[in-house]
Parts: sequence; C-alpha cells; structure tokens
Amino acid sequence: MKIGIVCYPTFGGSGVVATELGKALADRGHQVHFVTYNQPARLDFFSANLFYHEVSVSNYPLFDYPPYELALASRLVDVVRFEKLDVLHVHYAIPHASAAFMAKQILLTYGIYIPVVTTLHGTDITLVGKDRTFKPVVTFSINKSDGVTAVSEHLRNDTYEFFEIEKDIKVIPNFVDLTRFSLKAKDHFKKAIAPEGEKILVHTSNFRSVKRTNDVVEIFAKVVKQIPSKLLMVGDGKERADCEQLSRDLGVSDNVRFLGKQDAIEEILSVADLFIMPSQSESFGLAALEAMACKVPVISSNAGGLPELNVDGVTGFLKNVGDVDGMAERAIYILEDEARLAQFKDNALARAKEFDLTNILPIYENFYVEVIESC
Ligand code: GMT
Repeated sequence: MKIGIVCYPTFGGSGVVATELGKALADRGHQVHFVTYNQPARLDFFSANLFYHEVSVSNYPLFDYPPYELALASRLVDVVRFEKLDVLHVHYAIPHASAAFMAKQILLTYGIYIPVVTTLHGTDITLVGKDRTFKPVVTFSINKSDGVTAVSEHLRNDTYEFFEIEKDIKVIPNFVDLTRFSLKAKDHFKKAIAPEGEKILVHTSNFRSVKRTNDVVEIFAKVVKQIPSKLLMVGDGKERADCEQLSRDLGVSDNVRFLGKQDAIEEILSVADLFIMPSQSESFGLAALEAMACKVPVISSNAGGLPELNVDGVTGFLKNVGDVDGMAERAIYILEDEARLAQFKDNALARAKEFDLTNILPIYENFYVEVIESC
C-alpha cells in the first residue's frame, strides 16, 4: 500500500507511535509518506520506502496565527494526487483530522477519493478536544473519518462520552519495538549514577502539568528515606523548573538528576529498577510500556488507560491520582526485597511482550485494507 502519515514530528507519544508505525510499515514493504512540518524525531535515517514531505507555512506579517491547517491540507492534496496514495492515516485529531477532511473534499474535485483513518491518542480528546473552542470541529472530523482508532478502551469510552460520535471506534493499543527497547548491559552507566548500588527510579515525560511531575519528586523523597536510591528525571517542559525547586526544598536534590531530552531512552531504562508515572490523565502510557519492555516495573496512577497496561500487583501497582503516600509505600514494597523486585521485573517484560510491534502492526494493516475496501 501507499500510506500517508500525518503527525506531530516531536517526541510526544502520538508522534512516536506514528513514526514507529511508519517505519515498521516501510520495513514490511509499504511505501510510507510522512507529511508534517519537521522531520519526525525518530525518522533520522534513509530507507527506500520512506518519504518526508515538509509542510511550510508562509510567514506573512498579516498572520498573527499562521494557518498551518490550510498549508497541511494543501500539501496533502498534492501528496495524495502525485504520489497516488491509497490511504491517509492522521495521528492526533487536532488539527490533523480536519485538515485531512478538507484535503479529501478538494481531492473529490479531481475525481479522487482518499480514505482517511484517524487515530485518537489522548489529550486530543481528554484535554484539548473537549475544550469548547475545538469541540464542534473535532466531533465533525471524527465522524467524517472513514476509520477511527483509539489507543485504549478508556479513550474510546471517553470519546463516546464527550462527543456525539456515530462512527465505530476500533481500539488498537500502543506498541513497543522489543528489538530496540530491551535490557542493555549498561553497568558502567549504572555505576556512575548509583556508585553504592542504590536503586534507580526513572520518570520520563514532557513535564506538562498532566504528568504531575511534582508527585514523582514527592514519592521519591519518601522512598529515599527508607531505600538508598537515585531518581532520574528525563525530558523537559513547563513544569521542570518547579520540579527542580521542589527537589531542593525537600532536601533530595543531591539524589535527583534532571537529564533533559534524551534520544537513547532505552539505555537509561536499562539501569532502572522502577518507573514512576503518576499522571492526572493518560490514555495509554507509552512511556510506561517502553519501561516495561526494559524489565522495569511501574508505579502509576490508575488514570485513563493505565489499568489496561499496568497490572496491579503483577507488573507494578496503581493508586489514585495524587496518592503520593500510597505510591511511595508500594514503591518501597517492591524495592525492599530483591527476590520480589526480580519477580516484578520479569512480569513487566512478560506483559510488554503482549504489546510487541509484531503483534500490533498487522492489526493496523488489516484495518487499512478494511477501510479502503469499505470506501
Ligand atoms: O502526553 C504525552 O506525552 C503526549 C501525548 C501525545 O498525544 O503526543 O501522548 C498521548 O499519546 C500517547 C501515544 O498514544 C499515549 O501513550 C499517552 O498516554 C497520551 N498522553 C495522554 O493521554 C496524557
């Protein structure tokens, strides 16, 4: 197939899923065309089946708000016409689903029908999408998509609850490439971070308020009182400065390292004993899945789709959002006993294998065929 993929080209979860999916589809022999405003973060190599079409928005002084959606729709018209695409797969509803709808209407004037698949990732529904500013457009463009997928049952249910949706939404969970995300021998790195054999806790995110990064530091401050440990905070964003200040205020800053944005997440996860994800809302929790693939158990909130990934008492524990004491207590429970920790690590990997790319990729391929045939 010739597949167009529209996504945010950043380190955000939806962009990562879209890019990894595109790469895997290209490996399977499909021709994949990324259409976005920057080279996707994980698309940093050459492959005969992968193409990147940049969307550039002219910076006319009249535009206080450059019309990206229109530039994207125009670029899509071009790419679909001249590359003869079979299907367009847009990731994150805003503004990709509505830009795809506009492109589809324009393409009809050339006698071309392009099937559009929209994948809902999370905040496009739970935070941004249900905002009144966007709600009518999001509702309309989901209903006008030829196929709709969501990354968890919970997100699917939220979408039906918040919007008037007539379409079937198929759940296709996030996936992980186990050839990349697996335990690597990084003893030298472990020794540098934790020279006395301290346990290592890790959090990765974009440090937005929805991630509750201050909770991570508070949890750690309780854990470190009982278990010699270190905390690695990976990523960057609005909340980081607050979080750094909190670690100073709580007197744990010597044991916390803020590493900023990192490419080789799998190497950091390879030295970790526990992953912390106390999010306010999380449609799936891709970062937790990547940790589990590297044999790292997860202490998370029970928000959104997290219970569909993290199995309470098996791959880690889930507590109510904001229950810092409960999360710290469960973290200590896992870390204080070596045999128990080893069991949780094995369980985390076993669970991650259920979400291996090789299991999920055919579901997307079959869905494309189903959608194309129904149009
Ligand atoms: O929250 C992020 O880190 C980014 C966001 C996005 O859309 O780029 O992630 C969402 O999509 C991921 C991939 O499907 C999911 O694994 C995340 O759970 C989801 N984030 C939220 O729902 C907050």
